Amino acid sequence: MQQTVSWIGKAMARREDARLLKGAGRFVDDHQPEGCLFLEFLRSPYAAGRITDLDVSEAAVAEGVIAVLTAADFAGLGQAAVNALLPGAEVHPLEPLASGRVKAVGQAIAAVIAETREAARDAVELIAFDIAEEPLAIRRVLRHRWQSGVPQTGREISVQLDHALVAPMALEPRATVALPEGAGLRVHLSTQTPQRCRTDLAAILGLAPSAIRVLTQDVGGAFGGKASLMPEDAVVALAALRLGRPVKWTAARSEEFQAATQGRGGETRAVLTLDHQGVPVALSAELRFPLGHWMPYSALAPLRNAGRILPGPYAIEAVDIEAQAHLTPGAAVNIYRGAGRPEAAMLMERLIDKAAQAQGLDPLEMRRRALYRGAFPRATPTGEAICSGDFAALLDRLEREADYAGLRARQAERRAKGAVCGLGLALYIEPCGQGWESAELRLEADGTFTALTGSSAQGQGRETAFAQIVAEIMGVTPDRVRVVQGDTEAVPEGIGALASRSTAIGGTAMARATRRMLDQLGPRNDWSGIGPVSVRERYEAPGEAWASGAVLAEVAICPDTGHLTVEGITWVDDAGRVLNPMLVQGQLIGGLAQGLGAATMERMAYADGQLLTGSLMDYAVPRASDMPPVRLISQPLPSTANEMGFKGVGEAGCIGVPAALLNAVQDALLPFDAPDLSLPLTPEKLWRAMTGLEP
Ligand code: SMO
Repeated sequence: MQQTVSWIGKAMARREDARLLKGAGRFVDDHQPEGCLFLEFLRSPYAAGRITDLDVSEAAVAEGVIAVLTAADFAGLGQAAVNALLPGAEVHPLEPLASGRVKAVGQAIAAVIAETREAARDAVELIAFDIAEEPLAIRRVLRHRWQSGVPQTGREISVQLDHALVAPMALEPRATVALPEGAGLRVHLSTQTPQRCRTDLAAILGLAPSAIRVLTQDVGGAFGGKASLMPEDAVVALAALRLGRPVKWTAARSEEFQAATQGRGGETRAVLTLDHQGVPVALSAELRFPLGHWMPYSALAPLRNAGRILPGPYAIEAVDIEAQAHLTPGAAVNIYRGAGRPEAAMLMERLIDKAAQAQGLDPLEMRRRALYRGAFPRATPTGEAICSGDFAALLDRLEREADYAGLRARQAERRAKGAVCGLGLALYIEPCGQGWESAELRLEADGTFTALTGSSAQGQGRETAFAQIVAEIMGVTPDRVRVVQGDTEAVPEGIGALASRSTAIGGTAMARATRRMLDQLGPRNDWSGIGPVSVRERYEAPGEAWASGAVLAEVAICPDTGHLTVEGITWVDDAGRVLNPMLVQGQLIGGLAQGLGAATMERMAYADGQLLTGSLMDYAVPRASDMPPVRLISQPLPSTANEMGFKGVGEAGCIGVPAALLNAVQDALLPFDAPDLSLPLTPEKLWRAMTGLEP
């Protein structure tokens, strides 16, 4: 009979790591097909202008050059899709190469394909072009309003908060290798969405989706930055198709700064109305998000997420939230770890802190009064349904585990001695993806299982986690399960890995396929010799799984230099039923590092459309030494949105942590009567706040 060992919930070591730690991972740039050509881009040095001359004749005859592509080569071809997530959105899909006008610095204008990378780079310098500069323009493409409940009058608390643009900064830059195969193409991509990329490439090139095989093996980080087909991918694919030879492009880090997608950048304002007992009852807000100069598939997701989750875990019933998205003269802005949730959490958590301050209440007590404590699913005033959660319990646990009262007492003592120190609280909710995902389970003749999933992998430990699901249900050890993902030939249908959806939706799909096979074959000890059996599942999630959590940040600011020290993070997280606690911890800590970066140092800066932060000399990312002491406390409550009870966890660190950090910094600066600060909280900004200078 079945073993009773439980694999779900076990902190199994990642089976990926032996390969990755030994340098045996296989990334796109590791592919070096026989006869491969190299592609390099000419990129615009101007943020806006009309291309009045483009002469590639000298480049085309340079030594080693095989071809030069321009926008003319894409004339009559098709377009990539943009997900018009909100009604009335005007969409502006990718242009593989600038046609007629340039709209941002770094936009690709032409591509040189040569026998070597060096020859391609040299020939890019031989392209002659003239651009008549034009004024920078901003264009609104979407206005959306969430409005419900009866507007209230009462004491009003307002906050204004701007987010810097940030770089997703995967360790592995983007890369594309395309090889002619039959009448179509094989394309190696470093992507989160292999099937989406296949569909978009097919549309652009005028091929049937089945003529393109997208392969994604190891991906060195993505964070939303690899969730859409990129212009460069289309150019490489067209080059391979036209030339009948393999073509490769690997982004230099500087190209990633110029032309990869960015995140955040929103300008947000909100007003919270308190009733006569000081409890928040109504919320109005304005969210203005930049899109850059074109729209990747999920470009509107951050704005939609920010609006729909803005009331957070609070019992607010009246909302009036206006959201606007604008095309701006810079790199495309897309989803980035959190994708609108960080902006929402931070705005709301600042409002709650300021509401506390206005009433002379402790921020924790203020939250206690304002939290939603009713039944679940919770119908929110923005039209969402939160599956499960116990926000008050998260806050109680955080208060206890962090010894909140003790910390406040110590803060008062330190302040009395001249220290600038603060405590910041934040609660957050994390909706974890909508829609469907595919799974297929195959029983092989030797009694092992092959689990094929549309949830692709970028370092999350998918091969380990999904093997645990199958092992648990079939009563085998996980080493009997091989997980396959990231190949559109093996897995033709799938969404990929984004929006913290993989375990909740893809994992449930896999569990369902596995259960159906078990029902079909009956439980047994030995699965060998049965003959190949395959079960496919396309699981459509009935609603979203909503993770939540509560974070406390302790900070100190050097009064002389503004240097910020994060002295500790205590974090109670409800990630639903935990599949593998070690993987969850890795996700939470990784998200925390990126949240810390966005809160304290990261900023993509443009001046008059020119990129000022074009390298890691100018763009700060957190190092290991910047990581604070962290205490993670797991307080899981299973989701009711899927029968496995799973919720998501990938983005939580970017949602709750920055909000808690900002509150802690503003708390530290209370004696200085500092204004609302915006991100990132650089030493200069904090020093100015302490010296009473303009921020
Ligand atoms: S920002 Mo995520 O990859 O949805």
